[in-house]
Amino acid sequence: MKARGLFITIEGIDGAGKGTQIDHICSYMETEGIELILLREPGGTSIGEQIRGILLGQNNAEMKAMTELLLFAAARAQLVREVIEPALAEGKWILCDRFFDSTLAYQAGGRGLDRDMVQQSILLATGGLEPDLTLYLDLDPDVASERRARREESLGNEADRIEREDMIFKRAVRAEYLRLAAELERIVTIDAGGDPLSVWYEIQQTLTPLVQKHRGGK
Ligand code: T5A
Repeated sequence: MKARGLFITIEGIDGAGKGTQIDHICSYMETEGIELILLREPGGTSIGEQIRGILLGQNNAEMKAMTELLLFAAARAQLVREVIEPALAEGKWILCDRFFDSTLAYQAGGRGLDRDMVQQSILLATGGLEPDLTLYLDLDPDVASERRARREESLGNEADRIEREDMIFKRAVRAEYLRLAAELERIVTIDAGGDPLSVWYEIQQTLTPLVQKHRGGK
């Protein structure tokens, strides 16, 4: 029987630099000869991508917090069963751009939904699956907003429904991430305030022992 794969997630407030670091992680894994499945939440399946369109659509401003919670859970339930569990059982490595820590940070922290209820929705969606490692990119929301504004200016893309939330929301999201990171050993906090290469250097320090262990186990 094949050894179970590894499930890595990356988290942070909007504009923390996840996308930038995901590119580095993918190149690194390729160089190391590790096949990595890259997924995102919400999304990662045909059904999940359709739900993503509803969740992030700028025209859905009337969406209630409970609707939002259940749609994130629905997309996740599909992703876990259709892709993540089968891939891990085959020994594959997965990198997922956001997972259930986002729900705790945004829907419990940001929206103020009851944490126990949010946890229940997560358990229903995941069946108890948890990441082996979570890279949390910590960044001041003001700095993240500046970065995103610069990107929007240069690329001309507009903020999605959740990115349009105010700074109070964003600070509450970050506070919840910090609370989770202080509580859970699987979460490694990365200072995302430096330049992209110094942030990558910090992430690489965390990934290298895992890659070496994987090699040793082969
Ligand atoms: N959500 C999601 C919930 O509310 N609940 C949930 O359960 C889940 C799963 C998804 C949205 O859904 C919410 C959270 C989100 O609001 P998303 O697809 O994850 O959205 O998108 P964002 O997090 O908004 O991703 P962004 O692309 O906006 O941000 P990234 O990927 O964190 O940042 P990135 O790499 O694109 O960088 C942003 C800009 O900064 C520059 C980049 O070049 C880019 O221009 N940059 C840096 N500049 C200076 N120094 C650095 N170190 C930099 N790193 C990047």
